[in-house]
Amino acid sequence: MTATQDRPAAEIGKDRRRKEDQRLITGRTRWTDNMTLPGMLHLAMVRSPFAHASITSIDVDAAKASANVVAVLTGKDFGDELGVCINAWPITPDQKTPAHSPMPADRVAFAGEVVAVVVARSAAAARDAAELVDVEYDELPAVVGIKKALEDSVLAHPDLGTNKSALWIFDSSEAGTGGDVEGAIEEARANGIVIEREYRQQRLIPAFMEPRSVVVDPTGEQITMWSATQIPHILRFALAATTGVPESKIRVIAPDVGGGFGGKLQTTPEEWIAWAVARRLSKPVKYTETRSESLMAAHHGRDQVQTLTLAADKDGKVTGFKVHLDADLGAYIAIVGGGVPVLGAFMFNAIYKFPSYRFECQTVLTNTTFTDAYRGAGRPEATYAIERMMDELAAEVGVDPLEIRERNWITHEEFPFTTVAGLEYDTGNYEAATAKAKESFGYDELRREQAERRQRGDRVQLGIGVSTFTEMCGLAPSRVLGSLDYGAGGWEHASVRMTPLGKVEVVTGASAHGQGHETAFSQIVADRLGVPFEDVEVLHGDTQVAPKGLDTYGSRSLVVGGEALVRAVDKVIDKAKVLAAHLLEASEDDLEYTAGRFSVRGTDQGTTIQELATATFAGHDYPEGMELNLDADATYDPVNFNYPHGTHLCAMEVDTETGAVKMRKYTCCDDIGTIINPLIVAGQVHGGLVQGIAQALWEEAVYDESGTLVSGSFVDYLLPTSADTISFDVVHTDDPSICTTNTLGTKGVGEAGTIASTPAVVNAVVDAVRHLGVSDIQMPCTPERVWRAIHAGDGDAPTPGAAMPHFQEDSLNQDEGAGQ
Ligand code: MCN
Repeated sequence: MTATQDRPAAEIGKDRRRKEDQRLITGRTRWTDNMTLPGMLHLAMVRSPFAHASITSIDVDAAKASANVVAVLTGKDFGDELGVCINAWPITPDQKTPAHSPMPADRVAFAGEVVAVVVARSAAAARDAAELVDVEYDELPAVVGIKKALEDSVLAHPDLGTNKSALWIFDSSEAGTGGDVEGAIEEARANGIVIEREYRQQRLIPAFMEPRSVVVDPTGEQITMWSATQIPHILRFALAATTGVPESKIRVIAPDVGGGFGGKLQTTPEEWIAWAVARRLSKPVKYTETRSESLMAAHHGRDQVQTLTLAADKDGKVTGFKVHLDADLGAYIAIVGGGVPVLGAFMFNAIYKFPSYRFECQTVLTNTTFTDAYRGAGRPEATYAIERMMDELAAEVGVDPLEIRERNWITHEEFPFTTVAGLEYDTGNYEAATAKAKESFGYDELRREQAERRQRGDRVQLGIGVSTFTEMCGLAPSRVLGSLDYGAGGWEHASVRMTPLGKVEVVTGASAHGQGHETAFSQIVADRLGVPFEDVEVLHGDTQVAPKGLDTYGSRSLVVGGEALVRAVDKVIDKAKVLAAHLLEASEDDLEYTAGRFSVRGTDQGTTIQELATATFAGHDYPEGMELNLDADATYDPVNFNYPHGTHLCAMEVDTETGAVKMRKYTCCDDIGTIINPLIVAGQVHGGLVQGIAQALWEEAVYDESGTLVSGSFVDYLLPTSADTISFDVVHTDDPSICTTNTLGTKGVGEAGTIASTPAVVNAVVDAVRHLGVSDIQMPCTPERVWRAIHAGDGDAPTPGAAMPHFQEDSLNQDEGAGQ
């Protein structure tokens, strides 16, 4: 049934510059904050300065009397009208889920929570008046940090009676995917090696370029919401489900969106408040957050303590891996917040053949901003843990870190391979990726230089870090998501429509916010349909234009949304074939389709698909029963996740006197199957790498004991710029392992760099100073932490937290990791 094309791929693999960049970088687009509607009012939020407090009174009189103020509204004013913020992924049936009002009336649970909204004729007037809202609070004890939360002595939500939200467990011996991990550990204690570590995944802030912004227009037949969101379809669903307004009456538009990194995979209190105010006043309203509000109140990422036990035999062959995670969800359980660590559960065994595995995750509630997906979502944390542990094992056995990995990884002949976590990896070639990365990096040479520096006792030492990662992406088979109690599916929808003049309109439910879908998806359609790239227009991000879809996250757009496109294109070709046979007076069996043209085999007779599109418009001559269009829809639900992988190698120089670190070289060889657009892929990898490296070296959201975000601006939260990084060496395997579960053979790439890079960098820093007795440095590896680690054993170093002459006090966070 499917039309076949035997011509060589013309567009796939081409370095096309992104067509969307024309408008994005020349100011010819409309961001949500640029929206202006007649009579539009502006909102400013009044936010709690306390992490935990009862609201005793709110005096809005002075604010109301301010010039140009139209209304000041509190949670009490709205009551149930505000709806609730949803948690779509309760990970266990008994999960403790605090009620999450967008604007609580009586008690706040984190600093930055909204307690009132000012509505004014200008944004400036709204902000000025917000300063005049006088809120009286009765401060309550706040719980900050995972370890404090676990004690349950101070409760984030007293009505829940505990801070422990849910305990989620996977055990290979119960799942039938492997043996008993406790037995493996016991055996290794007697006859092998047991490595125990505690790693801390510090809290991070997604820090997208465009702050969150929302406009709501309630004045038409429909209520229209423009939002700088990653998830217009999920947002529309959530609005309909929580407010009772039918979906047909809600239009959500995500216009061009300036980045998200998972941070805009959220249905936010601010969106709910804007919606409620617009409806209450029957006026269009706009709210755009300031950068400080964004850092404080947009969801954060990571924040886990990982307690790990690895068992191996004396040769370094792993026999069991036990993981206990404690994950800080913050004050509320955000849309998929609880599920993020559960995603990681399937990745701790990474590329390895572990015979036994146990994963436990305890989620906790604290009086801090809620956490949720941040680029990689669960998988960077898992990759960090196992790739750090493999380096520890290599050190213990006394072999090169690459050697220990080779002793444990799945070889390319062994695919498809069912892992101890129960996933079926379809293809992969870890040997090839590692060989190519090694060669491009100059591994042996750098190892030689490292040895020389050690021997000379240089002040600046060299370290080499390895990270051989894989990830499960392309979220995901709906049935699997259902089995994990996730509230939605993982399918994607596409429409392909040929216009009367033979151009192609492509509608996708994947909502790009920087990934370049318009370009890459045009390449897929142009290639498959055989029409010029310039003739393809990709439409997305508006539920009126693209009514069906599940949006962009989890590196799913290409492998799920792209595959839906391929299927829709194939249906269009099949439809066109019927018309071509009729017009050419030939049998369908005698037609061949090449480069957008049907031709009758053995003759020079033929017609292009673009001519056929015009013929359907005219409708003068067509076969009986044919529907007069060349349009088709397809919904695709993948049968498996998608497993990109790669080998990342990093060389770091460490100044042993100051603790300063400097990246010398970074090579990554990712295997992502067929590459649609190498230029886009390079951009995705570069951006991803910088985010992962930033976790290793710079970024950390720090709270003090009272629950105040101390790193509340970019002065304190060290977001890197291009000046902080080096030119990366990005290569791909020559013969990529083609994904077997989509027609294109592609694998996702949007998160690969972030997932792989963090352990590569930390492994390199530790490797540089391992001979000085260091086996761990807590992230971010600031000069202070590196210095302390180097000097911990020599009597020079003050204990963490004590004042030092040339360093500031150590981080204020409550959960300092294990250190060395
Ligand atoms: N691509 C390709 N060939 C491949 C794989 C991907 O040409 N083999 C192209 C795709 O066609 C797409 C891009 O690379 O244009 C990324 O594709 P994919 O891996 O499918 O990821 P998604 O499009 O689903 O994007 C989501 C992913 C995630 S989860 C985060 S977080 C992230 C990221 O992408 N946030 C980003 N990249 C980002 N890039 C920008 N600029 N801004 C963000 O917020």
